[in-house]
Amino acid sequence: MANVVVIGAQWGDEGKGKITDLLSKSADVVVRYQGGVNAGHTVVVKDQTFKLHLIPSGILYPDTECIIGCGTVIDPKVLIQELDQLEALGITTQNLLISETAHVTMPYHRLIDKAAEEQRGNHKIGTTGRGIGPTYADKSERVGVRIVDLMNPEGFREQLAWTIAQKNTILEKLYDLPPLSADEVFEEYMGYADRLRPHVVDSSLKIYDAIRRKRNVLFEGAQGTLLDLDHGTYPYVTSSNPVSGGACVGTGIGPTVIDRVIGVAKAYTTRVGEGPFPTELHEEMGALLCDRGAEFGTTTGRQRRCGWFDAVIGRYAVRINGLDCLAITKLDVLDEMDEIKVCVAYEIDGQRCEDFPSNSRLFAQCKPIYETMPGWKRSTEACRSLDDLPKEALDYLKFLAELMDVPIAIVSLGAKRDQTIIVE
Ligand code: 2SA
Ligand code: MG
Repeated sequence: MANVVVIGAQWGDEGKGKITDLLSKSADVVVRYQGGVNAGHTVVVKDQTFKLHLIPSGILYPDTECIIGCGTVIDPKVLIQELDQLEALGITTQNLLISETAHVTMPYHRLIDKAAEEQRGNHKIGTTGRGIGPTYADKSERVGVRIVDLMNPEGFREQLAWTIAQKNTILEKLYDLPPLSADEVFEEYMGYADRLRPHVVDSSLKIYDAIRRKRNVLFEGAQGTLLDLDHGTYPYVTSSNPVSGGACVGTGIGPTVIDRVIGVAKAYTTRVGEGPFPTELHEEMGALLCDRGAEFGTTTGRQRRCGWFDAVIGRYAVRINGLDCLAITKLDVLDEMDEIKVCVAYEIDGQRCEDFPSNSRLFAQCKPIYETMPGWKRSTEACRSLDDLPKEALDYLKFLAELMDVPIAIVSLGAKRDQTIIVE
């Protein structure tokens, strides 16, 4: 197993939660390295469904150490709710460690995120409204609050007096919102600090120690490649780096310790939020995918936009993340289709284009060039090996692997742990 990074190869919601959960069985440490409570990772164990936003999926294994790395942004209120929920279900959470240098989502971040979206009108990004962008903006502006700041009440009170005064000007002047009380925010966050204190550590050191002791570390990406701040479909992206490279910066380890990078992609494509989506399907076919795939946001409940598999994006994900292999999820969702289309290239201004354009203006003009494959019209939910799959399904997978020039190592055919084919 060694040290593995798992990333989303599309726009998020590829089923990383399930794949991370599978791999967590052989991991000693599972680490989140970016994003915050915008993420929604669904894991189904027996008949229980767990929806995790911040805590790594590895928490469901009692002996696995779980770390929320420095590149994440932490909304302590939601984190504590998540801890409470897991504990109520009898799951131990003492194995959870939190980086002291992770940034903290504050009440003004959530307010500003929502108000800014409203002001953008037709140009809105379609954020989750969880304060993610404003938290990372403060980090870049060097005015953020970090977990370590919450651990020092006197310093925090001073920092907050200044920060809240500044944010209140923004809230009132820019967004016509009532001011926040520094005292109230202080009290609220001190309550969170007490609860989180036993979990707070120097996480880079913890991970380094684990690596030196030859423990297996799994780096769990959130969101997806095309939502990456630098490499995604800017400005319709999130404010962190979900790509595999983010695992180094977001945890404080060097690239030489990573042995393997696994990308997760759905057998079709979805996107939640605004922004261009070349293979998007409207009307009947889009509705069918959405319905069969239960495509609703784990965090916000928003309906996800659905479309055919886009191999141009797949090739891009292979390149940007250095993928060793892919896990293809939700193949069963295509079971009823008469035929299945795959976008093999784009057309831009009458020209065929094989590569994802880094220019977002060009990307918005891309028209998909499709190849059509026959459907298999049979349930695949009970398949447990490649030999069990209908020939057409196998051909579909082979075609995808060929188009992206990457082996497919895992095929998922449903949310349950055993609805999985591990390709030997
Ligand atoms: P934000 O809130 O600033 O990160 O939003 C910016 C864009 O990033 C997208 N985004 C996501 N896309 C897919 N899944 C995400 N997690 C949740 C889920 C989303 C949900 O698992 O379903 O419940 O709505 C996620 N998080 C952020 C977002 O849609 C914007 O396009
Ligand atoms: Mg999700």
